[in-house]
Amino acid sequence: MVENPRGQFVTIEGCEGVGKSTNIAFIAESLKKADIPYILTREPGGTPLAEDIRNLFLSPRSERVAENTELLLVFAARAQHIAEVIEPALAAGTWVVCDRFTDATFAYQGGGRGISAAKIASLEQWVQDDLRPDFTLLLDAPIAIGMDRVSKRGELDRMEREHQQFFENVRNSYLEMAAQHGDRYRVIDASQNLCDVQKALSAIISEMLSHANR
Ligand code: Z5A
Repeated sequence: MVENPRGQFVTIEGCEGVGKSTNIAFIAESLKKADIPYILTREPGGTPLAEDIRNLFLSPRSERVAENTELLLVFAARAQHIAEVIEPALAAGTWVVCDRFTDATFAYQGGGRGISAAKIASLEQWVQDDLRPDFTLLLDAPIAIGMDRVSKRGELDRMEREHQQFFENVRNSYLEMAAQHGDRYRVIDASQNLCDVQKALSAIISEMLSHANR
């Protein structure tokens, strides 16, 4: 019996309001048209337990959340997500399109909170073994643009209450990772109108499809 090739692991990253949810729907449509089996999922979250951890993680609270607590919460959710959803899907030949993954930890807990990259990398290795994204699509836009796009939403969650400099540090951290891991990163200018963003995305999706067919 011929085994399915392993699915591709595609992660979507970027700061708040850059259009991750909007464009994940576009990626899903393109994969469907190409007859590729896929699932959409997100972090923190993606399983009932991991979604409970997400709620703990994002709920505003009066108690200060220690940096290491925040870090361990995202990795606890990730461990569950990998074991129950991501690994079984990839092994079955299904593509996994994930709204944020460990690069968000390097950007937010690393760039934003100041936790060392070495500490995050040691948890990454421990929780993920060899699992790394095949492609990471970074939607990048100035912080003010993303903030403006989501400004009409209701109450802010715990992370959205952070200050401007925190988000600038997160963005810089993403751009540094993109420069460092050019093999898997593709950066899209998310400040363009949606039509141009999706034109750029289409070219990247074609590249991912031809890579998977090799
Ligand atoms: N977090 C962390 O700290 N560490 C970790 O390891 C992980 C996560 C995994 C999860 O939030 C939070 O957890 C996040 C990081 C942290 N905290 N923050 N802040 P999330 O990922 O669930 O939510 P988010 O980042 O806040 O995403 P979002 O606000 O939902 O934004 P989005 O999905 O990128 O954008 P959107 O909803 O697709 O678009 C926003 C609006 O803009 C919408 O009205 C669109 O119609 C519009 N839009 C989109 N694109 C365009 C263009 N090109 N032009 C004009 N308008 C547009």
